[in-house]
Amino acid sequence: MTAQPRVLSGIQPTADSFHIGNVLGALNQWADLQSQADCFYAVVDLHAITVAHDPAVLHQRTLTSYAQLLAVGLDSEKSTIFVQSQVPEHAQLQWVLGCITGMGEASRMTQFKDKSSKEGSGAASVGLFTYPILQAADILLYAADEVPVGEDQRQHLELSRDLAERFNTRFGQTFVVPKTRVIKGAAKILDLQDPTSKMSKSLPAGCVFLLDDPKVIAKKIKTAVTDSDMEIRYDLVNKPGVSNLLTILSAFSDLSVEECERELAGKGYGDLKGRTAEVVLAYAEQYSTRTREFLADRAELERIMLDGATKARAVAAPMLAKVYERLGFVHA
Ligand code: ATP
Ligand code: LTN
Repeated sequence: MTAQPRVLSGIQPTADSFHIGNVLGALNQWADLQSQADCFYAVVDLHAITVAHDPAVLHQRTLTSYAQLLAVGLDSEKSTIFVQSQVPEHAQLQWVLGCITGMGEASRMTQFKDKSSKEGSGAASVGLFTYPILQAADILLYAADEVPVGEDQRQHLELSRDLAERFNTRFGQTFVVPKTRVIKGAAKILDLQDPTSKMSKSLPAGCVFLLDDPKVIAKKIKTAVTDSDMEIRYDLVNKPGVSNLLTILSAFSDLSVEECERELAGKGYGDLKGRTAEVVLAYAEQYSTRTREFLADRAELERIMLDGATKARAVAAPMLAKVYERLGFVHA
């Protein structure tokens, strides 16, 4: 029997709820991978402090994010689901990797350029600058073969690969060089108010948060921007708003986009929005019920988290020890 590939991915606890882009673009695939791989999934709270944050809010969001990972179908018996700050090896390996990263290559990271320009020149933290190096540490600690991420993370993955290869060349074979698994078949969900940009928590008006009040969810879908003709047809270039609704409807109804088009042939945009709202609301209802159930038993939730951190450390600690040895550090 060949060993299963090792998979690792992470999500930041930076919103009160995940949105449908997170679920359709990432979390559903994470759940599916559990049957084919040895999966490690992290709530990356160290990454969440790279921008200004409120400690009480971060605390709550970390718990809620973890509960949502369980609600979406990640199974703590099958996978290792953990909170990054509970595994100190991440910050430790990040220091080491930072010491073999060039200023030039770190400066080329486009996510830093985008996010730091929003903060205003000079205001962005050094932590935001080194964010991709911490991400590389997340990945390399677990000898991950595959890292399922969205297209936007491709450059960070390349950096992780480069750092793994560089370390191996300088200090001897230590890290697995991870493959980027840009999630296959994952839908890119667009903003409901501006269907030319991706749905994102930073643009809340066009973003459907699954733990929101059902009335808010329904209203956002029913006021989605479409176009001025009348035809319900998938055409991402000319009809991004309608196509986005069809993608969402298809994903939550388990019908193909073509079947959705057929079902709605001759109907109006009101029907498309109504049907989409119906399926999203049905999903959101069970999603929020499950999340609330996990949050209600706080002691049990914390036990599952701690268990995840213990399982993660059992892999991360020997890897860090190997790295320290390769670097010439004297054994503690
Ligand atoms: P931000 O607005 O701060 O960039 P976000 O809402 O886009 O955040 P992330 O935390 O960057 O969300 O993403 C978590 C995961 O969800 C990533 O794997 C990302 O690729 C995926 N994801 C986020 N938004 C979408 C989307 N609109 N469509 C598909 N996948 C998405
Ligand atoms: N940067 C990623 C989140 C992230 C991650 C990781 C993804 C942090 N560490 C390790 C994959 C592997 C994001 O913003 N989606």
